[in-house]
Amino acid sequence: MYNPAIEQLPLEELRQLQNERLRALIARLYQDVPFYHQQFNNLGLQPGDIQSVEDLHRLPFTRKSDLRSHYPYGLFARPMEDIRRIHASSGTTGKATVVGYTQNDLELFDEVVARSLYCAGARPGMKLHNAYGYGLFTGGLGMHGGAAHMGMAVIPVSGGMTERQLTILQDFQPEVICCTPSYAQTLAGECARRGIDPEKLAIRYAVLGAEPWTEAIRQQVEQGLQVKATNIYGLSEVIGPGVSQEDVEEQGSGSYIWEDHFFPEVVDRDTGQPLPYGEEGVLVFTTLTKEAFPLLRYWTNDICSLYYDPNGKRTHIKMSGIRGRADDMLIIRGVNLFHTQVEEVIHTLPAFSPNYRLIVGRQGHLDQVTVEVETAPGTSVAATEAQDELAAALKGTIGLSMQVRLCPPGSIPRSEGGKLNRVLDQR
Ligand code: ADP
Ligand code: K
Repeated sequence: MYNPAIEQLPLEELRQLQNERLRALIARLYQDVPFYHQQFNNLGLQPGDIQSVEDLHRLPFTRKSDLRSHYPYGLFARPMEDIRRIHASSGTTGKATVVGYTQNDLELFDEVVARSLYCAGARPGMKLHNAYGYGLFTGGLGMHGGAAHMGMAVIPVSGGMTERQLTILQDFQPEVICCTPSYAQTLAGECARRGIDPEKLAIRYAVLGAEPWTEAIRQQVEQGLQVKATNIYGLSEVIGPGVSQEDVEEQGSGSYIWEDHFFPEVVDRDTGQPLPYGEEGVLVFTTLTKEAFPLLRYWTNDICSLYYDPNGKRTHIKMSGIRGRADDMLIIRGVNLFHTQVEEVIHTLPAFSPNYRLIVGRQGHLDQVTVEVETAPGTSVAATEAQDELAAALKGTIGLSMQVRLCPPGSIPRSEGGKLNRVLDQR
């Protein structure tokens, strides 16, 4: 464990630490951020009214729209002379979200990424092949800083240029790679296509995040690269990658949230009411320690559930894999659908590989989903039989009739370095 004192802090002490940090945060926000000061006034609340994380539900959520309406620096809690770095989210919908870091924030970022990498199997002395994009996106520099902080040698490859990635994997012999799961699929596929034997690569651990993924992709990447693959989650508003991480020895049981710094809640997406552990809803974060860009109850829009794992080796809470962003949920003839649900069904049928996409269109006035999916290399199932099998499994599991179109291996668009859009909405 990278920081056992904190990662195994008894829950009662962890709660105490969170409460102390929350009180200090509330005092800072009240004093330094007019937006929050105003919110407290509007609610008739004094900073002293919020004493513990149990009081958080009395406060409103901070939403992406609040960040946009204070673009670019309006929610910063520190003057520009204290800021050492500025990042921004891609802003695929509307204006980018701008975030800032003080020196302490950057050190905190290093700490949580170092914890995460260690949790994924990385150790000081190993080399990290960092295929996250460098730039305004927090992935590249975020992973870089944490890896160096832990004592790894960082190879700052950045995303894209697959040819060069393969050369570096073979010649530089990194033990750890981080990238998006869809790009790991691309790299695994290219190794197979070019006859690169993954056994001859030093690579042992893949730390995958920045987009939703499921066991189907884990299996493909683990086999294709001969690695152990774990999930890393984060978002720039909260800090970047390293908000949570799955332990390599506890695969499939969720990712630890470093809750001494990021206090999570899961709330009902319609009512905003906090949900009990285990129930799926919108993930919300309060940043307990960040200085430059602290947020109260930030509505991530990511759908997951929370729980404490009695079998886990750390005391911190775990989150399930993200099903998707609430605004990426498709509503098809009244049924809610995330593409990860289709991915999970594909996983149960060996005839398919998780290279797929959903095409959403309209037939008359009815929405119609077509699942384009590649057959697994080497399968000899008859096309119509495989198609019918998948359609029946989708209908049985999700409750929706979808068309299935089989595609030859290699024909569905791959990630060329970053996040992959698996849904083509033609409506
Ligand atoms: P951008 O908004 O430009 O994509 P961010 O890096 O801030 O930039 O994106 C954060 C979002 O990426 C999260 O809110 C979530 O939707 C998604 N994400 C990040 N990590 C994961 C993960 N491990 N699993 C699923 N989704 C993830
Ligand atoms: K290997």
